[in-house]
Amino acid sequence: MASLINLVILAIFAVVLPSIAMATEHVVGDDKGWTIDFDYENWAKDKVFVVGDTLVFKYKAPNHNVFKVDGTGFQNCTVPPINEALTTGNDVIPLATSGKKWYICGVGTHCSEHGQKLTINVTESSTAAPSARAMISSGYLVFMAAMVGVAAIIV
Ligand SMILES: [Cu+2]
Repeated sequence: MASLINLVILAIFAVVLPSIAMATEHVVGDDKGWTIDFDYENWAKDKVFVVGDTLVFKYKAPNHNVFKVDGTGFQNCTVPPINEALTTGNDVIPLATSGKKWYICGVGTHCSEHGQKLTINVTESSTAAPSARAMISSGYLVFMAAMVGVAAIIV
């Protein structure tokens, strides 16, 4: 009886876990958060941003804010009208479309002199990632099948 319950639990995990792991929440700057004099280029360079992921900008409001800008605005640190700012200190941005995205802080010279600017490249989940995803999930299924097998032998 116990073995059957174990198998059912394993089967549920096998189905549910991969779908949970799909979307990633990226906390910008990790534990440093959104701040001045931090290398966001370096932070972003080995990360993969996929449509459906979210960016989270964490900072002590009103010390900073977040503006979504274009490539030129990013280059020149051009601050858009203040009503376009995100200002909560825990700003969650869903990455809804693929392509390049640019974000800057609009406070003082944080962008121009302190490097408080972030650019990322968001990839389409259905085009760029599927082969990797398929490999991961098939590997995962093999792993889970092995686990079920082991569980069946043990109990
Ligand atoms: Cu700032």
